[in-house]
Amino acid sequence: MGLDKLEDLALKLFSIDAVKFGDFTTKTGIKTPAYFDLRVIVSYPDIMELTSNMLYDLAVKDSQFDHLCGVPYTALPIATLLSIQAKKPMLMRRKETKSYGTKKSIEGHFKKDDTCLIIEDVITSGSSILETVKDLKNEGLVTTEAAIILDREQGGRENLAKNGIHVKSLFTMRTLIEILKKHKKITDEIVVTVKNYLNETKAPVIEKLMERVILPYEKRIDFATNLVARQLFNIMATKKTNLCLSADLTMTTGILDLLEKVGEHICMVKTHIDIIDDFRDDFVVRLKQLADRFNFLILEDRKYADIGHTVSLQYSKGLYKIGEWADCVTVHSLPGEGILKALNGSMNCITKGVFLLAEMSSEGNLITQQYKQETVSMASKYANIITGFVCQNKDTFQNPGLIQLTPGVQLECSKDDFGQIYKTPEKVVVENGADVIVVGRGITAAKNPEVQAVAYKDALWKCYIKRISGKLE
Ligand code: S5P
Repeated sequence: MGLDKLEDLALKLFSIDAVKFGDFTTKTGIKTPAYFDLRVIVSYPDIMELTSNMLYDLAVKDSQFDHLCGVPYTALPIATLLSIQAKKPMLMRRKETKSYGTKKSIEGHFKKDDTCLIIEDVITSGSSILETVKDLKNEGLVTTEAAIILDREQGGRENLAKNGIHVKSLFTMRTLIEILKKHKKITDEIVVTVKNYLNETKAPVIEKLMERVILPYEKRIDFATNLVARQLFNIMATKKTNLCLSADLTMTTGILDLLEKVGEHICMVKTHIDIIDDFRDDFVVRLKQLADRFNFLILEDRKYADIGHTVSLQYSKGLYKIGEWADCVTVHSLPGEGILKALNGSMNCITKGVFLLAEMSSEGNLITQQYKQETVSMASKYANIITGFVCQNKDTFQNPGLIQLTPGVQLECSKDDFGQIYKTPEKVVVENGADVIVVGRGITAAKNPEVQAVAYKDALWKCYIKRISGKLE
């Protein structure tokens, strides 16, 4: 049986001593039973080629980004090969800023808000990648993904996730030692030593340089790769409201009258266009006028869940022509990434934002932890159209450029007759990390919806201020 590519690469790296096992002491004086020195691969063009081809398949060919940037120095030649293979421009980060000339830390041509894929050899704590990301950010570049050869599994992946960087690695330390064990390159004893070492030795947790839940909305604008997310952060910061009204009424006058009253207190209105009894085209014209007048966005809560082709038709055609008036839409990840691919292709006009459902508020829903994680990782490939996630918990995602939209909120904890679970503003904003909070019947069913909208707006904003002041946990 032929070796698969990953095994082939592992054995080659072992044969050139890029991967060693024994008693080693790192630069910082820490003892380690495994040592990696991938710098040597520059002497082996076939291994360089194999490594870059595999990284290309893993993390480059289906990703959307404007530039590649290798972390100096080991990853630079690999980044160069990938840049040529992907036909994407490369950026180079200087480790030492020049003391003469332009003092630029990033070399190459780029525009503000361009996106960048990071290439690195090994991560332990993730700090080298974070240094590069910081420099890129200072130049106005946005980074959400890193492609690496080996994850030492000592906390780097988690440190990077906290800072909004999703890591894709060819090997983890565990997969690597399993391959080497299988091919009898290392003994069972080494495997046990390395596994014990991994369980006991974690790299330091890196302070959350850019933790989502404590950054104010205005500071998150620059992290956002989606235009609608930027607009929404901006609106929230200027209007001082994170309230999204779910206008689940069935007559157009009811919705428009309500928005006349509460428009100034909300950052977004959420519609279910298909529950309206008297829909006419002029409804959306008037809706848009109100949105412009009061400066709020329109989210059509269509919860698309079909194959990409059908969804692109549902989005752009039919009675409602949602694509013509909604700023953003809700989408299920259930059908797989074709749904995002389709929406990406038909979203070049007015609507540009997607809130992907990663969790639901209803009792007994079938979403699992794995479904949630895969939803979040699916989104990272479509950073330009993803505004954020519909979810309930702050650890669902870390990227400060994305927005957590949380429904199931009322001033008191309760339930409706069909399993909807309501939590309080304090719970969803302070504890659970909600950025935009969806309130429907809490306002629409109130005797005086306007007074109630103000009550929600004030309560939710107070909780947000409490959260960003760092009084968490
Ligand atoms: O998990 C979810 C996702 C959504 S978008 N739970 C929800 O309740 N929603 C929507 O939020 C739901 O379709 C409804 O429009 C709104 C909540 O309304 P409320 O009246 O229960 O506040």
